[in-house]
Amino acid sequence: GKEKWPRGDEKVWKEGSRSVNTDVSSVTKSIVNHVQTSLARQAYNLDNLGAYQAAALSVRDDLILNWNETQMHYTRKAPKRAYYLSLEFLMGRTFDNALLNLGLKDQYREGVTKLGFNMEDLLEQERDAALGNGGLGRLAACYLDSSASQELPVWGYGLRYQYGIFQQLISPEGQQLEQPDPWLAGGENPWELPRLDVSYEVRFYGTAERLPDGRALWQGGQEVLAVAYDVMVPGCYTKNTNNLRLWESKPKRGFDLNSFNAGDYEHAVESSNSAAAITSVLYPNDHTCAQSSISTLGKELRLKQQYFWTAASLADIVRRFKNIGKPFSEFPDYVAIQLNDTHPTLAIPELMRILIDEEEIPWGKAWDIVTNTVFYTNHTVLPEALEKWPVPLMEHLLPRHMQIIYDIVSRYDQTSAVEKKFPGDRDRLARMSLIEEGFPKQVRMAHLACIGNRKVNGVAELHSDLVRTTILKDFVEFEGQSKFSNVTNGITPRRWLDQCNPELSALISKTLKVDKSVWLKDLDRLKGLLPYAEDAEFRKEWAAIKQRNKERLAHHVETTLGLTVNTNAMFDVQIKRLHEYKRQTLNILGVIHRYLTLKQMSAAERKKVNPRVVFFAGKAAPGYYIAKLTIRLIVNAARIINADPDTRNLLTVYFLPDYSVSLAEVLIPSSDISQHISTAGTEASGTSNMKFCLNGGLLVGTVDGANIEIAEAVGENNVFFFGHLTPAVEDLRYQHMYHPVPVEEKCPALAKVLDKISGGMFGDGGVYEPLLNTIRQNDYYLITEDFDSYIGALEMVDQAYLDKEEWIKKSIRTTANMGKFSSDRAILEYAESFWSIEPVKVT
Ligand code: HBZ
Repeated sequence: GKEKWPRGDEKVWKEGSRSVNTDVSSVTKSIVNHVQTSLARQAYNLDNLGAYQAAALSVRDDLILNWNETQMHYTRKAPKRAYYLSLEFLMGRTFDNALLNLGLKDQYREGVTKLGFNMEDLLEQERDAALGNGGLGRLAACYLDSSASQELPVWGYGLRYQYGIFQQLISPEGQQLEQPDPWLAGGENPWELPRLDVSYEVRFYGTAERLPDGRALWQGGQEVLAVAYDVMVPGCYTKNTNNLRLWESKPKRGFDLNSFNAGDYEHAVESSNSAAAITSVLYPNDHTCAQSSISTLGKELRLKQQYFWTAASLADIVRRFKNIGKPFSEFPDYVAIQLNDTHPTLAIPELMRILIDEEEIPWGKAWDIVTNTVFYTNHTVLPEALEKWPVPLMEHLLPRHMQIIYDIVSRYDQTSAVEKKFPGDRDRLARMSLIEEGFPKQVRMAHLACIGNRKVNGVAELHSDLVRTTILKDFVEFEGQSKFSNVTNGITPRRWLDQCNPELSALISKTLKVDKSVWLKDLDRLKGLLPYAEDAEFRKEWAAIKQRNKERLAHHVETTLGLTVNTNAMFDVQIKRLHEYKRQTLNILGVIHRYLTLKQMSAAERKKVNPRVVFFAGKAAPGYYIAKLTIRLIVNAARIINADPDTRNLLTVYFLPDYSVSLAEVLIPSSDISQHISTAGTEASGTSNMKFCLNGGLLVGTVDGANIEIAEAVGENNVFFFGHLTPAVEDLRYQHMYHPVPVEEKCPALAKVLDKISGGMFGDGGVYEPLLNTIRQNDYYLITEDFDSYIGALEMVDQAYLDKEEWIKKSIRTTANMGKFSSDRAILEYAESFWSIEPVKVT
């Protein structure tokens, strides 16, 4: 029914309200207005940065209108909502994406030009929001884009770090140096709405006293405030604009006035500093549990981050649920909570605490509610990456939660059900326990996440199988298969095709004869490109676009690093976090092998060789010594190889510093091949593999993660696979441990490369010994096992590239078959099979 106008004269309100700018003149008016008022500047003294800020503020106004309507609409309709809890959201830049999604790209381009600026220059002014490490954080960002685009009522919850992932510098010796990323220092962030009125108190430490009625009283300790900042997430060609709520920590009471008055200034601000510290910085460790790589204090702060964020998010979710006025038994009918990895696992005991201690719900009912509300996505099976928290630390920081965890233990894996199903199987009980024995005892977060929820999923078929058969095997045997499933990752085609490769996007629209507003939201339509692989004219256009994208990258390298790139070469790209399991080492060793081979050739032989440029980019965790050494080897190999006049036209290598979302947007469209070469069974999915293939780059990779599904989709003849398969890996590792064979015997070609490095070809060989020894000694990541077939695969690439027309056909067929990998497909799988939520269109 029609609602009553809340206050004042409805007509005056309606006349005063504005709508989204849709034509060029309202766009320019709004920009000029922001220049004059928000920025207090004029045309005379406006630079690119100021023009960007004014244009961004203008777009912000548009976003706010849609955001307001969306939130009001969701509140009115009160549908079931899903909440995506992620400690990382790697959003990158927003301006261009917002314009695309609002359908205002052309209007703003024209308006900005009329005001005397160049749109490309303005876009370059924006700093990346880099609140994430890598794939996991970027996946969260793609899922937000898809949720909004599919009009699903989904909110993200995360932390508003003052400092994002560190900035990477490379010293002349090839050392990675880290610098802070003060991404908010430039003043106001136009893409967020501070919600200083939305705040919650979060407690740490103190004591928890059990009461006779099953509740507990948690008191004392430290209390800090969580304050909300809302980031607007526009859907593509829809009014729906979802919300990403990021929490910032603040002291509850400014500072200690008593100490201040007594002249003890340091003590006076101490507690306020410790509150602010919670959200000050993103932890830069991917794949090494905080436990092993950081100090005790660092560990405590990381756990504080996790609790602070889950507690604030749950308080907010519970408050919103209570506003609907339904009983808690219906909580799972209105709320689904997705845990992005184990980082938010404390949501399970925290929701139990709220239900039991605050809402006075009995244990069994509370447990039913929790386990019907929460869902858990696993992103790794690497043992060293599974989170564990020391029991003493938990007891100290979160005494009530530790009680609840012990209660879960006694109800779940100790006394009753497991024992009944597998009587006398003590090993199994020990394996499954939430608490790992040792000094100290530790809480296994993956086990807690696994039992306290409704569904567990991996992120690609192979990975989900490995979750079921390795790390959570005992739980599958106990709880049954149906709780464990797969949702293969996806990527948003808005950013990873239309925005990063506008020419290709335009060619696709022209060829398919459909507007991009259609195919960008229904990516299977790319299949319509298949027949055009046979069309010589189309292939010419396709190849010309790839060429221009190479030139765009070359221009970028020239202007940022002062280096000239050979754009007639094949572009070969590996960009991802540095890690032994991802095997950048294999790549650089292969490059050196290629270099040695070229050096031995006669001039005549060299003439037949196809030139190649190899790009690397990626950050190493600051404490990861071997990964940093790999960077050093790449940089120094590049220095020597690029300077060699014999080979310079045929092989060059670049390590591009400070990898970011924005750099990826330039690199990905330019690739002829990209490398995804993890030891089989170690890369859960990979998502950049999808981005390259969507842009017509061919994949060189191992039979791992989503590579397998990409090959299934695009055809195995369009990818270059090599290396041992997952089932062989365990046996091979065993052999390396107990029956080692020297590299010289196992793989002579590799042994030669290692000798050259040791011998000082790329500077002091001794520096690299620790890295080389990981290969010579137990070779956990099986470089010696895969090297020959890797070189073989690269030779196949060279062979295939000789037939240019056939190569372009492969490229076209690859793009055409990538529809499955849209994050729209992935998010709809979560929405339908897990969360049971439906689209709520804002009209
Ligand atoms: O998640 C990655 C996987 O390695 C990759 O295979 C997958 O495609 C992607 C999305 O599912 N995992 C990460 O990126 N992990 C992290 O960045 C990370 C961050 C903090 C941690 C642990 C891992 O404490």
